[in-house]
Amino acid sequence: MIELHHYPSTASTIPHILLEELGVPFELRLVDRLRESHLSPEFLRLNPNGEFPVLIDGDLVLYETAAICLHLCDTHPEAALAPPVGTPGRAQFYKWLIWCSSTLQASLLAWFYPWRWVDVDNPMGAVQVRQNAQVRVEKLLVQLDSHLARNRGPWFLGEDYSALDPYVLTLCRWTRDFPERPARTFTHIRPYLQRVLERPAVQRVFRREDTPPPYI
Ligand SMILES: N[C@@H](CCC(=O)N[C@@H](CS)C(=O)NCC(=O)O)C(=O)O
Repeated sequence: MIELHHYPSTASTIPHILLEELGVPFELRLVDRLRESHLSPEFLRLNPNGEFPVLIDGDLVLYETAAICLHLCDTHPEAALAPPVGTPGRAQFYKWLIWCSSTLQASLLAWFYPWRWVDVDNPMGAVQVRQNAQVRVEKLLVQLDSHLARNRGPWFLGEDYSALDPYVLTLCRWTRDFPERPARTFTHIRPYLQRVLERPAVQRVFRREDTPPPYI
């Protein structure tokens, strides 16, 4: 059976939602972040970066959220959580998935963990990293908002729900405590997020992860 090593309200929520969408049996394995279990030798054998999610599917041990999403799409083609291979839609799907992972998510991590980018004795440097990360994330949210304004929806790629939808929801959710312009304040992002939030699979995951409101 598939195992997902996770911690609530983190990047692991994305494959958790996808597994619920697929309706396949899976087991959740909580990585006890508060006890730093993600830095234990056992966990580092699964992911040497000490990060979750990690998906175990038979003999396959997979980390990196975007790779896990692609693997779940590929192994469950009947669920059509990605456009068909070789089509322009699939190319756009790849572009946005990688944009989410390497651009928006990476910038958000600089906001959440600014001290990783400065010396330990440089707290003002951390403040600056966070401020700059926020400016960058805001520009990226403008891009997301324009994309959603252009496409007719209801989902990120148009008519068909895809693995991008839980990805975008989760990353937008991480901006909820921004002092200025969190994702929910953008004209086109807000109603889109509300639609994704209403998916039964998303609701089930939020219940199982004990996610407190506000969700966005
Ligand atoms: N590039 C990785 C990043 C994963 C990541 O940063 N996970 C965070 C949670 S969102 C984590 O494990 N942090 C470990 C910590 O708390 O030190 C991915 O997309 O899977």
